[in-house]
Amino acid sequence: MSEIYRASTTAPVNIAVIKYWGKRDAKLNLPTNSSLSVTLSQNDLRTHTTASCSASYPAEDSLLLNGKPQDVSGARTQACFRELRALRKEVEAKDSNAPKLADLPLKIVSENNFPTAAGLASSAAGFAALVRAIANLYELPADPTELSRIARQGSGSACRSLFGGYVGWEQGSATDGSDSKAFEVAPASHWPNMRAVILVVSAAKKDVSSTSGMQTTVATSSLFASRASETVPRRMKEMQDAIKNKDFETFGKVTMMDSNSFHATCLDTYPPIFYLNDVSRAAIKMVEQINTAAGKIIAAYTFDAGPNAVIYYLEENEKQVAGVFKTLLADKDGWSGERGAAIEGNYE
Ligand code: 2P0
Repeated sequence: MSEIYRASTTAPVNIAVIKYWGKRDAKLNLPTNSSLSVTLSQNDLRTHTTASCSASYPAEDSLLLNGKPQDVSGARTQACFRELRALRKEVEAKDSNAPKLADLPLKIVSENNFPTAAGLASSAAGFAALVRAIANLYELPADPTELSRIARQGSGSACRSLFGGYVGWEQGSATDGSDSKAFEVAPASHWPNMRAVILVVSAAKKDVSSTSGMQTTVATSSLFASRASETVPRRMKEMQDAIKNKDFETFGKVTMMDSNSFHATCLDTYPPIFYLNDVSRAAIKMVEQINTAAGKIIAAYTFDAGPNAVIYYLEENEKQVAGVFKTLLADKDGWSGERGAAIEGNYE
């Protein structure tokens, strides 16, 4: 019986506060602007992945997600497998005692600890965990920045899930993508009282996939060019300063404005892309009311390619922010029963 080599890891979900939207190279997932995200705690929302390889496995690579077989023949998964195998071959070329793993079939088993249908970006945690699990299996140097370059080819936002805490993705300018990778802005421990509540407005699959949506935006939106070339570069700097200074008011304002800018760009796409719905807009109004009552920004919303809201706040404002949303969840149609749920996130 042939030996089975195995390694496991987890990767967290990340939620962008400066959004990635637009590719300059669709094959390599090279973006038209840099982005920045906050990584949810591993205890809350994460993917756990085990990678194994063995001469005793069937010849084809395989991937099981939450118990269901997935197609691994797509260009994105293949790019990750190919890059990781090439790095393993370098290890084997240098060390004649290293077992020859690169040519063995891979078996990947992944589990999300959150419902995949919850409308949350699961591809980010999924590809980040897949890449790190195989890197561990192959005993590759575990530099998260280098692994992020590979995970990016699986799904752009996945590169940001190789780090915890506050993470940037530098857009880079090289045509081969060598400088388009993630970097740590600050570890989670830097701002340990940061919290998030996620309002699951709809668990439905999104109408327009991010990949095709962003390509249509690049091709048709007139707002897009100024967002990519002026607005986001300015906000990347403001956001990094806000995080370094633990300045929640600036963090919150820039987060909300960048979400609004991204969704304005979606509306400016032709045909238009609508990700927000009436419940999303009610959540925005509620955050505005909370901030007005507090006399300052203590809550900040952000929305990805779907109607679900992520609301950031500091632990000391738990009652005034998450408390209000939880009460609403209990009484309001839009946020109750099957259509609504709140998932709290911690960052420690
Ligand atoms: C983000 N989103 O920065 C933005 C905000 C959605 C809105 O990254 O085509 O799944 O796999 O590179 O990463 C969603 O896009 O797209 C996304 P691909 P991805 O989080």
